[in-house]
Amino acid sequence: MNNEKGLIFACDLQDREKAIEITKKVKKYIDGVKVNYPLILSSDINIISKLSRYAPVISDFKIADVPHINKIICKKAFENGAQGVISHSFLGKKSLEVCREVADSYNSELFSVVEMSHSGAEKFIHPKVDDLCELSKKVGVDGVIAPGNDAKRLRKVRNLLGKNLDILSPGVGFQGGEVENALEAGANFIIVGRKIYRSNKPKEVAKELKDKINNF
Ligand code: OMP
Repeated sequence: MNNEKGLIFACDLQDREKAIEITKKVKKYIDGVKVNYPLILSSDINIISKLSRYAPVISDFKIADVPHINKIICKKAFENGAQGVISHSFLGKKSLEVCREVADSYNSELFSVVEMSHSGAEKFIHPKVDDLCELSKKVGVDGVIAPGNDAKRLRKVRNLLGKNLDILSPGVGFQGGEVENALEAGANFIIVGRKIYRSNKPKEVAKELKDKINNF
């Protein structure tokens, strides 16, 4: 990421044209656009290069497979113009390392999931956060994903990571989180989807979020 903090638009729409239209509308206020399965499966992989005209695209495949498959997934994302990918980290060192290698070969970024924003993370993710952060640091990710709607867990991730890595935090808006609380707890990029794309005034909502981030 080029900035120290910022707003990432989670473009989870299932309508390609609408996704492009809203991304265009909010481009002035966003530092990145995150593309996930809902949009890619409803359109095609070229949506990455299309949206990258308006903002750097983070391809959120939440990669979680054996190393040689992870390698192909990363390549597909970067070949199509992504500037970053999101991988899970619980698959272990080798699986995350290949993502790092491919990202490096495209001069691009790698983010790993070390915590999640939904209650289902309680059993399998929360107890492993120390290990997932340690592995992510060892592999040399550019940043991690941690919940913007759970200040306690977010703060813990920030403490485990230290100051230098980016934390990209979803969970603000429809999942109950607030920009200021997330930034206060250690996030530097805020990921927001529905609050923007379900609004009748996406541009205004994005501006308001961006102003809050800038004024923090
Ligand atoms: P909204 O709740 O609509 O703002 O969307 C949240 C976005 O963040 C979606 O694209 C999710 O895939 C993503 N996300 C989470 O909601 N929780 C997580 O723990 C991790 C992610 C993510 O990896 O981006």
